[in-house]
Amino acid sequence: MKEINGSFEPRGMRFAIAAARFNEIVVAKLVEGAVACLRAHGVSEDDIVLAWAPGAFELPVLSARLAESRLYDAVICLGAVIRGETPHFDYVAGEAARGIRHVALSTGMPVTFGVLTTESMEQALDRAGGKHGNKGWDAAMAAMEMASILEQLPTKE
Ligand code: INI
Repeated sequence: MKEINGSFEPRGMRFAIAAARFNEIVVAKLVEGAVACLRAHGVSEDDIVLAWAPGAFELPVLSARLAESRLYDAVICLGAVIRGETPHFDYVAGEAARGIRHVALSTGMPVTFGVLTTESMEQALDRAGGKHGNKGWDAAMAAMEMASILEQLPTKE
């Protein structure tokens, strides 16, 4: 039996971060976490691109463009949708999740979901470098792991 696992040694790989500026105080911390994670695993600054969208609703089209360019090994989507301040929370959060999933499936590129969906700003900050870790870091870990797995999977000639 051959078992394939992702590794976390992404030297030479390139990563794009698609970040949503809405709730920027939170998302800036997610970006910090994602970049710190990539740098801690040996990715050079020159191999990271950060592109900002106005809000999480726009992340699908931004991540689609980044993925379709084929310039990156993975795209990391970061955002914060907070119910307490968002009457249309379900639409923004749902469409961001559905859209990002669609980009991943339609491009075959790892596109990871680091979009917080929380009830309050406090819960969001807890997950952006607070007491519940940093989901930006986690989304970068998932991106490295998936890029590594896809690189190892054989294809039939
Ligand atoms: N976008 C977010 O990323 N988070 C939010 O909490 C949010 N709220 O509160 O509405 C939000 N809205 C903006 C949305 O993503 C779009 O940018 C906007 O609707 C324009 O298309």
